[in-house]
Amino acid sequence: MLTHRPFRFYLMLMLSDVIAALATPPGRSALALLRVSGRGCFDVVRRVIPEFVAEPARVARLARAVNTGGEPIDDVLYTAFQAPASYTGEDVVEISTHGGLLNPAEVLAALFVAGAREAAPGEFTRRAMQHGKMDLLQAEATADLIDATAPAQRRQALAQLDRGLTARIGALRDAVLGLEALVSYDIDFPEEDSGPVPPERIAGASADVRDSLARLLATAGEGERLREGALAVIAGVPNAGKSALFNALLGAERAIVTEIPGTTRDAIEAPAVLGGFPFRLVDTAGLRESTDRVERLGIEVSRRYLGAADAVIFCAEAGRALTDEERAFLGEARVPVVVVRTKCDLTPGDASGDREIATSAESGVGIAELRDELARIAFATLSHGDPAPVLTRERHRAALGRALEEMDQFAAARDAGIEGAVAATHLRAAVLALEDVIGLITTDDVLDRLFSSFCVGK
Ligand SMILES: Nc1nc2c(ncn2[C@@H]2O[C@H](COP(=O)(O)OP(=O)(O)OP(=O)(O)O)[C@@H](O)[C@H]2O)c(=O)[nH]1
Ligand SMILES: [Mg+2]
Repeated sequence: MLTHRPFRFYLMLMLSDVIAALATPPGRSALALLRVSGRGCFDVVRRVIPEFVAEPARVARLARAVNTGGEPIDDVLYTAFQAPASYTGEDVVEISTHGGLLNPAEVLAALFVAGAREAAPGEFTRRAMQHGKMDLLQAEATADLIDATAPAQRRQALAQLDRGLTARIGALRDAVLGLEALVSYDIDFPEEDSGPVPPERIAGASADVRDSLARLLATAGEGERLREGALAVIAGVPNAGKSALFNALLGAERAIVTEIPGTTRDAIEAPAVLGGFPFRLVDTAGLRESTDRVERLGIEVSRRYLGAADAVIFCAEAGRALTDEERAFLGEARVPVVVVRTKCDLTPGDASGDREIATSAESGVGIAELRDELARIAFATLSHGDPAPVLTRERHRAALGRALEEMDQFAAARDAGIEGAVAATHLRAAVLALEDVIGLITTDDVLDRLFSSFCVGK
């Protein structure tokens, strides 16, 4: 494994001062959790909790916290963790105080007076990474787990935290390393005419790696959508019941609903969890030729949203045939479309067509079915309960794209009869790109960018 030891060592020294932060949100609550980490953190804590003992580790103890004047602040429960067996890999103390605004803040202030400094966002996790407690993918997964709003996001983040993606990329890296070894063995015995390794064997192994890379890369679209939410846009003619459906899907009266066609004049976006998956649901202005300037602008916005959509919910009232314009719209759609027959409570007995969903915002009929259908089309693979890891960030996609390109160049170089050692430089580059994803070598700016979005105290 490649490590830049002197650099890391220097970082470790610099980053081992004692930090402290509130790990729970401030406000009225039963309890609050403070976290302290770093070399000498037990001494710092002892100045605030005079009865503090570090051993036995991982045992919760009740004690009194005091300020510098020795005045009692709060009765707390603390747990000591000894390096390296802690979240950060350093000596750590977790302190549960009573909740609210005052108690935790006063204990924290006392810790600062006692020698701790305030932790930067994500600094605990950053230290965990720097002490080899987790890799970059796991640090990202930690942030994703905290930010998850939909169950599917949580499942994916948890799997990534369990090194699911790390293992998959590690296996790819091992395969490229194996290929590299095969090529260098071949180079080491040049006296044999065709070399000791049959060329088909190298070509076959190289194609296998390439295919696995391409398969993983293909998960990026859905994976990134899982982190960001799929853009589902509701479209249809004015008065089709789009805003009523939008409200029904959200379970909240967000958009104005009236019997006047042209009610919605701007796009309204709201986050929603549908069928366990995250969405950005958009209600739009009804599509029609309009002479009203504001309405025309609204329709323009609708078209822009439709251009960016991951899925379209196309509304038309139940019990009538689709117009030519509507058919043309559906024919031109380049993203998955669900055709929804709205207001089905007004036409009882009327059957919706094939692959159409009849809904009523009034009675709630069809809404659950629509939610599931949306999850199914926007997350075709993940909604089938496929437990395989997926790429969830642009960063992953870019690095795997580089690795794939290097594999292609390796194959092309072999085909062109280019010398083995030269062709093999592409394998080296592919290995480095894969190591980038896991974060075996990580530059400070990558870490700065990741951790700046973290909460303080994580
Ligand atoms: N009975 C019944 N009426 C509905 C239903 N959904 C919508 N409506 C009525 O249909 C009319 C239009 O609903 P909207 O949701 O405002 O329609 P829209 O497609 O958003 O219209 P624009 O914003 O003008 O494009 C309103 O009078 C609603 O009360 C439904 O499921 N059942
Ligand atoms: Mg509307």
